[in-house]
Amino acid sequence: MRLRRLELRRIAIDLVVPFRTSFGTESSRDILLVHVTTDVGEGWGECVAMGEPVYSAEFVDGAQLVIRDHLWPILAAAGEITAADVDRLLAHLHGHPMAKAALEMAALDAELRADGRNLHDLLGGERDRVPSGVSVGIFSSMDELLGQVQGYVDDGYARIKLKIEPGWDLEPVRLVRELIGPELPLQVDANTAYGRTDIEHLCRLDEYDLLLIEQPLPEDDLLGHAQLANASATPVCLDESIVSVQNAADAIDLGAAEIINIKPGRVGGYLTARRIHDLCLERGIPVWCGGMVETGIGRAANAALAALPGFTLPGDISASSRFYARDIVRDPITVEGGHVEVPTGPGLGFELDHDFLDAITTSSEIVDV
Ligand code: SMG
Ligand code: MG
Repeated sequence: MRLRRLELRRIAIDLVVPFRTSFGTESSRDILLVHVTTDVGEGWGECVAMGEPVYSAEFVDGAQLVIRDHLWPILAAAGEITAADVDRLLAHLHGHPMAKAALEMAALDAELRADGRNLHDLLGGERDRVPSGVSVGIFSSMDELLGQVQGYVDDGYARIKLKIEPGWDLEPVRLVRELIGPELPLQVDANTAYGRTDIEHLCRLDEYDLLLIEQPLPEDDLLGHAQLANASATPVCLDESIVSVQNAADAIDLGAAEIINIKPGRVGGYLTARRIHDLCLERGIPVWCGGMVETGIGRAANAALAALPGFTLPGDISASSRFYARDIVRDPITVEGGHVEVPTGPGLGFELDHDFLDAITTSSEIVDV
């Protein structure tokens, strides 16, 4: 296909409840959508960069700029391409995986729709539904936390993940374990809030039979994670640290990653995400699909990815309604019996709600070839 036109669309959308993590609180999102027009049709991608560079170095204004001025001109000048070429064409530009992933997504969506296929077929997903986990933020009181968790248990989620930080760890985990009982899988995510000197403290989480502890230490501290993995019974899972196939392999070899959270945006796209999945499957490392508070565009694509056989743990693919009162798609992801259905429609598998999308659009920038 040939790329003809790019639209960089920004939307503003409120969250149903503020989402607090160790790096800050979000109550509404400013999201960049990437809309490409090609000679075979259109496609949409969602950029998962946040408003501020607090999860990783990327942020939404920077992503828009790098797409417009650096990434798009290369793809637009490349002539006849397939979505599988995007990663290679952009590889000489350092970093910006979330920006690159959004463009690759839009290219995939356009190409697959033109062929009457979907991402599930392309990636080779083996299941038509995947178990759904929910990520629960930090609260100012235990009562609020327990009330929220009870609501998610009632919704039927297959696993609970609690955000933790120094001062909000052992006690909330203890109370939530008591509330949900010994059977429901429970895990924690620190988003890099601890240091190597906290290893002994983090080992005290072993008592609560957690599925895993996600990214307690800084993203560049593979050795520290290997030390924690040695010391604790709870498996260590990496999120922020894993940015490529090579560094996933290295983290596994170092003993720093007993489990890996795969997020397409963090690694530069769904095709690289699949390669990391393939590596982990070969090495016997369980993986699960992370979330970045996506709309129905990213949620549909994540469900397709999570249908691959190595995704043996429930992902952060919750119902759209966990974050949004109304989604920008007509077919938002729902959770039934603790599972999410893998979309079967063409492309990434969503159908846009254009009226609502237009209503929450804050800007639209058009770039022609
Ligand atoms: O989409 O359900 C979701 C969010 C899951 O906790 C989640 N994501 O580190 O895994 C993570 C965080 C990153 C984004 S927090 C705003
Ligand atoms: Mg995480």
